[in-house]
Amino acid sequence: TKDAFSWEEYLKETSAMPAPPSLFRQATVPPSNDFKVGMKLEAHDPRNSTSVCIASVMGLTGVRLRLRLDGSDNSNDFWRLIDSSDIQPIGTCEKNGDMLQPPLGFRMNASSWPMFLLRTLNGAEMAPVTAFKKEPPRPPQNSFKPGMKLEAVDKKNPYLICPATIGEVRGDEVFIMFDGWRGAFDYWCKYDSRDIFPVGWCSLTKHSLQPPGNSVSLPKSQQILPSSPSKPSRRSMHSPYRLPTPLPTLPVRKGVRGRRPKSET
Ligand code: MLZ
Repeated sequence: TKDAFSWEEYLKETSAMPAPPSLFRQATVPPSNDFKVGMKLEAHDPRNSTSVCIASVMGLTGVRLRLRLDGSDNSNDFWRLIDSSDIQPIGTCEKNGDMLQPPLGFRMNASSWPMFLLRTLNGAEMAPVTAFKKEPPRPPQNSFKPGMKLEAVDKKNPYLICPATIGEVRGDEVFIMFDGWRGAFDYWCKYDSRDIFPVGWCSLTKHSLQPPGNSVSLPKSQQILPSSPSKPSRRSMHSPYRLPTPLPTLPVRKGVRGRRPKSET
């Protein structure tokens, strides 16, 4: 469709370079996703990473799994790559001499956990060992450079992967800036984070890619304060990729931040 996001066009528009795939801790050839909805596995509790819990596959998006910890509520789903070291086949924990833990916020009395676990695993469809893929090695060093484009998980909306730019590099960390969102979703992460991907990853793995927002980022000194600073404007939060009307002319810093509105090119 005419509105579909195209990296090729976008890179031209922003005269930016994609970060080379070798800089990421991601498989060069994405593995196949052999999981199925309903399968159970072991997962580290995202809210309490030292404990290993039972999780169920709630959905599949590309090579990511939408997971829910058994005994937890439905508002704490999380997403993991099928080659993540945070997930493992059922039985791994016991083999290592550890015990499966109730999730943080277990919805029943703690004393009912052993019976709950027994019932949960009884007759469950366990994800086969072959569905778990080895985590790729971490690149030897942080070679990201400011201005490089990539695809990154929006941590505030972790089902989304969005176009982003490296804003800063400091030691083994990188600052991820989401294109067109005025910094509201930006974060620092390690260069070997499993939440960042090379340009083209989503299309390769058949994951949806959110188009850039349409808010233009300005240098701090030139920023116009929104009328209600605590609430981002509706436009900045719900943005179709193409605006129906042209944006007001703003001094856009070409290259690193944001995108130039089509109408001005
Ligand atoms: N609910 C929001 C999602 C914004 C996602 C931004 N990602 C960088 C929206 O209004 O679309």
